[in-house]
Amino acid sequence: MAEVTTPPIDLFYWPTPNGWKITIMLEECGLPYAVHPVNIGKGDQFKPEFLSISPNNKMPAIVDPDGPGGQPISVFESGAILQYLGRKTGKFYPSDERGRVEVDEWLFWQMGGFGPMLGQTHHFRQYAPEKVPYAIERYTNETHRLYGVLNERLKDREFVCGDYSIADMAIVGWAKLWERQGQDIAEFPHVKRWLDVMLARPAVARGLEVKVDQPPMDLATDKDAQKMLFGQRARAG
Ligand SMILES: N[C@@H](CCC(=O)N[C@@H](CS)C(=O)NCC(=O)O)C(=O)O
Repeated sequence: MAEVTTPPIDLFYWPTPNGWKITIMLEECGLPYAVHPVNIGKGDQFKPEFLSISPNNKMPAIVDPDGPGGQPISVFESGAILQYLGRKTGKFYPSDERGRVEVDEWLFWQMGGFGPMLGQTHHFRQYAPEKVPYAIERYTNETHRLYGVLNERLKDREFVCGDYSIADMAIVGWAKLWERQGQDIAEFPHVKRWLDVMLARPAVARGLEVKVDQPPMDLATDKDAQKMLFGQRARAG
């Protein structure tokens, strides 16, 4: 019998917490994938071919050549990609409605809070050219609040929704940077225990290690990258 080969999923990627969500899921599912670097410090996210699959000019995005009906499909927004891959594989995303609602709640909690807020914390603590005490305090406090919510949730669960799921994958890349966010993980022992378990998973470790064959970008010092990323306004139509 002829061997059925799965065509690789094209992953448009840069090594950041949002990109890692997808490398982790692809590694966990054992799906073949081809990495296409999107150098966000150099403006690759504005190339027309990238915008045609990711109109918000942000990575990650994927193109699955074997989408619904065997036809290609593109997906942008990391949460939507995780849900798509969960539905496609039947893995790490429950199919029963109660289980799925719970995972959706925590996935959206990450997408709407424990991502955007922590991103602002990184920005004002490390990247902003001027130190703005009000902004640093506001976002560091909000980050602290969010770690408190996660800690409480993990008090009596091994993973965020009981069983390991895409919600855990969405959170881990952000949570491993707690120091950079001005947090003390010792204050959140359940998060620390969960983080240790997560980082010890071979697929998580592989996902976090996916590199691009381009020089690393240091947003704290790279003025060109700062200009590319921090002053954006609506693009001319
Ligand atoms: N909500 C988006 C956020 C993705 C995101 O913020 N990507 C950043 C890197 S972490 C990016 O591509 N930035 C490029 C830009 O802002 O021009 C998702 O989760 O996919």
